[in-house]
Amino acid sequence: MYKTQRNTTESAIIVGIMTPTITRWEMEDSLDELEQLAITAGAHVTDRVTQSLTNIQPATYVGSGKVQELKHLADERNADLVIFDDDLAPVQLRNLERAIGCKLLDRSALILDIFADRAQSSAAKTQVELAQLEYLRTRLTRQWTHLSRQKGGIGTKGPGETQIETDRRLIGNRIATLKERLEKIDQQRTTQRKGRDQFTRVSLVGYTNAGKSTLMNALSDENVLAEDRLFATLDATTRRITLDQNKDVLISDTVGFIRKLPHNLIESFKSTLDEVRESDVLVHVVDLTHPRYEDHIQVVRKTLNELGSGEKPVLTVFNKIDALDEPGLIEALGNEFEDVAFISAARGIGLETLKERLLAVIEKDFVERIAYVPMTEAKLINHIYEVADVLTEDYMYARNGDDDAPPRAVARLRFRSAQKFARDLDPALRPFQELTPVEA
Ligand SMILES: Nc1nc2c(ncn2[C@@H]2O[C@H](COP(=O)(O)OP(=O)(O)OP(=O)(O)O)[C@@H](O)[C@H]2O)c(=O)[nH]1
Ligand SMILES: [Mg+2]
Repeated sequence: MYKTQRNTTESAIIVGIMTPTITRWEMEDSLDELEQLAITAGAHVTDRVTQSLTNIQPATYVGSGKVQELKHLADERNADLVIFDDDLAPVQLRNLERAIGCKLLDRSALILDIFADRAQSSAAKTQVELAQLEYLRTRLTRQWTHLSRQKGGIGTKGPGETQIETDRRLIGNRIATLKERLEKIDQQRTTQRKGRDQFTRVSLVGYTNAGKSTLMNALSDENVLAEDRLFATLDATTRRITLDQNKDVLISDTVGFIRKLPHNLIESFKSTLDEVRESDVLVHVVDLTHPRYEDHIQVVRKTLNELGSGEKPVLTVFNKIDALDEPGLIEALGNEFEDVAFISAARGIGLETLKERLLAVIEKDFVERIAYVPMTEAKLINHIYEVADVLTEDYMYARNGDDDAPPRAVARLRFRSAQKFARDLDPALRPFQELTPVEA
């Protein structure tokens, strides 16, 4: 369903709107990114049209003069599509498409199109299709589909290519099927994750193209696709890496974030993003050479909050320092951020420090405890060794409070573990809570 041939010669006009709350600079910056997205989708951008607006026009978003200008320009350039940087209402899309006479996309539709093209695994495909259908469902009209849905090319990948699918009821059914499939995938993943319980889990998060996959490869000596393209990664990959002699963690590379990521997409990618939600610690990778890296940090933080992961411990990793021509920046940021590392993932610079800092962030969350466990509970003792750092183990006799029963041989374990492991151990240790050592 997804694999239509990429047409790399579609020409596009991109449109940015400046409102009283958005500065010219912000708009241009967002347009730069939109242009990159368009290129990623296989288009060639011929023109940038901007307008400053105090009031959005309900029928056509921009004013009628602008619509005429766009029509002339599109005719002159023989443009295949016009892409708006902001999300348009269905009626606006329809009216604009009719007035301008070529295919119209908004930013969300463009991002969805790229995701559809990138999706490889069945989970990613299902998630993208779901997001596309949710997007389509609100925008679907016969007029609109007549004009654009049959030509192929950018914005037409995925569902909606046949007339029959324009029926809302069918789309509703399809959405239900996809949700069921995702639920099954979720269950499988939950089962897979069971075996990972004894590990601390770390997720690489960050803006798209920051270098997450490159870092993943550098840390694990394995090949994850890293590319100078937006959204190279759509699936979560997990590898086991060693931070120091006796500390292995699981590290996951996942989908990158971007400004104005369509809400449907975040919802649909729940299953992939669960990896982030369930991790203990986050490594936030930032491309320090990007002129707007500070904005990127904010976008990532905001997205993490939306995912309910805003409170997790974070190591901020500034990447691409090999290509940085502002050496003072490293010192300034080093002072500003508490948990931070500066690296070049591509050149393998700073990775040892990164591992040390990551270990330090993980250990901040550690608690130290003492437990008395009867020697007969060999399994439990082994389990504690698996999930915790056992600092000392001594043997002695202990009994339950003023119980008359003879004392039992116990191991006194002093151990450190992440809070979550300490919590997980509670039920198993509860029966022995009252054990107190007795004089031999
Ligand atoms: N100069 C330089 N380039 C780097 C470095 N690390 C990564 N890159 C480049 O940055 C681009 C993006 O890298 P990826 O690892 O694919 O980025 P990502 O964060 O996984 O991107 P998405 O999967 O799209 O979210 C690639 O062209 C990398 O070669 C670095 O340390 N220095
Ligand atoms: Mg990647």
